Amino acid sequence: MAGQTRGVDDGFFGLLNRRFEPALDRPFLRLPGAGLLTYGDIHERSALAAGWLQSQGVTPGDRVLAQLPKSVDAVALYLGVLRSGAVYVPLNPAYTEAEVDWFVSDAEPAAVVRDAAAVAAGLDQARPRTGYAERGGDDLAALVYTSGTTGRPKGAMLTHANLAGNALTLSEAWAFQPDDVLLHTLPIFHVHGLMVALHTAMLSACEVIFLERFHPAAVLAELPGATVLMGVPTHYHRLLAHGGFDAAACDGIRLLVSGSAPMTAALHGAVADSTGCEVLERYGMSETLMITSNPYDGPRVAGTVGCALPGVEVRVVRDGGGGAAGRAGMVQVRGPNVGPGYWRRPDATAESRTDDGWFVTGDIGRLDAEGRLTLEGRAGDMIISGGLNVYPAEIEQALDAHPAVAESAVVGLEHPDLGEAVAAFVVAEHDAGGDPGDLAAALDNLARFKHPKRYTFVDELPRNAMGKVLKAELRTRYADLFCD
Ligand code: MLC
Repeated sequence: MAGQTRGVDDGFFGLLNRRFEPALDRPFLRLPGAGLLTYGDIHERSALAAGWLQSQGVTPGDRVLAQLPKSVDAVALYLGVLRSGAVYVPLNPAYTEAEVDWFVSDAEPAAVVRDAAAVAAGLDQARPRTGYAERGGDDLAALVYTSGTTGRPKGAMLTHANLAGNALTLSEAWAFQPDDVLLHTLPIFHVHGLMVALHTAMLSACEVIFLERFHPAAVLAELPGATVLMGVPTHYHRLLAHGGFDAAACDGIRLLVSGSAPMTAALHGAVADSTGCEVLERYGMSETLMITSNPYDGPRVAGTVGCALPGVEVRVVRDGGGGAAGRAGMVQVRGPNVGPGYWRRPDATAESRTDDGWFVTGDIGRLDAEGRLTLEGRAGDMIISGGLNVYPAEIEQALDAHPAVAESAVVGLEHPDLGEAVAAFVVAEHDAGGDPGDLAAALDNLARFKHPKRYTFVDELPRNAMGKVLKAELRTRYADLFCD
């Protein structure tokens, strides 16, 4: 499609600029009880943000690291970064100083923006409006940090072509229209809330009800005015648990999307029973943006993540290579959605690619005869808790450094609300027993969402003949830890 090519040719902001121009009077961000900003308002504010960044010495290609609460100014800053040709590095506000220090040392940003009041003050100063820095499709637009099975977090690089192509694909696949109203309840420091939800809405210049946090009561209060809701499975679980998430509340809804964590068939069925709406589950990653989606028109099959999006190729490869129709193997992906690799980590980039250029997701899945993908697990230890990725290695390293801990193993266990929750199994030093409160203090440098929800003291960890801890055995033995 012609728009797709143009969107890629002059950068993602170039594409947005063309979409915004005829829509300047249209409502964009509605803040319930606190006003409405039009596309024109945000366009103006992003120009101010670009001017502010330039006044701080930011030039095209520089990184701008932002650790900010969800707000209109954070959206304006993001657009200002794109507009000035810089590279956006969003960080979860839950990250600790120690974690942020690492991101700063790795990304080497020209500007670090962590003070919401300073952003507001910066944007309130009148500055000459600038145009926008033209960027090519291959230029970097964002670094999204993801942790790894070992070692430090890596910055997944995303180009303007990645952002533009994926946003255009999603807005078409999910039939976004200017008269849609997206109920936006996700954080905007991740791919889901920023690049799936907000990008798709902005491309059709539709209205967005912008909630700063996910509170079931607030979401339900706004639902009747919305046509689309996107969330993680925990959001849907909480809406059902709250009560009132029913057909009447969803009267205006044409699309419920779920992603970032697997939605169980049971939760999918419960939402359908309560609301009459079949959730559309899709699958993606920070490194690849969106890969597959259940159909907008056509059966949405519970427990599957649908078929490859247009232009994206998915294959499943078993150990030793070779396609594996109908059989489980490693999910690999190729297409214009796949980013160029990890920031300044050629080793990790090479490790994540096959010799013939496919990105290895780390997810295990199977494809059916229609090309529909079902995910069955992950190759590594990664835990997805409430839609946030948590890596056991960094928690184990911190616990093991505690003098009362001989050794530890951290696994994800089924949790009714979070999908999976972090559980720590600890062998105490010197039969001293243990104090979970004391152990939690050992994790002070890690964001709270990574902290184990339960510590279990054990005499020893299960191991195989080679001495490797058998995490699968812990997962089986303690499967009901959070479900009793
Ligand atoms: C918060 N807490 C969590 C948590 N979120 N613990 C485990 N897992 C989580 N996901 C903890 C906090 O540390 C705090 O602990 C306590 O819960 C209360 O914090 P809160 O901020 O009030 O939590 P709450 O508002 O209830 O948040 C829960 C949530 C939120 C599920 C609404 O985590 C959320 O919105 N998740 C979505 C994440 C997301 O957008 N993922 C997209 C990734 S992109 P304490 O101990 O201090 O009390 C991606 C690619 C793709 O994956 O395909 O989409």
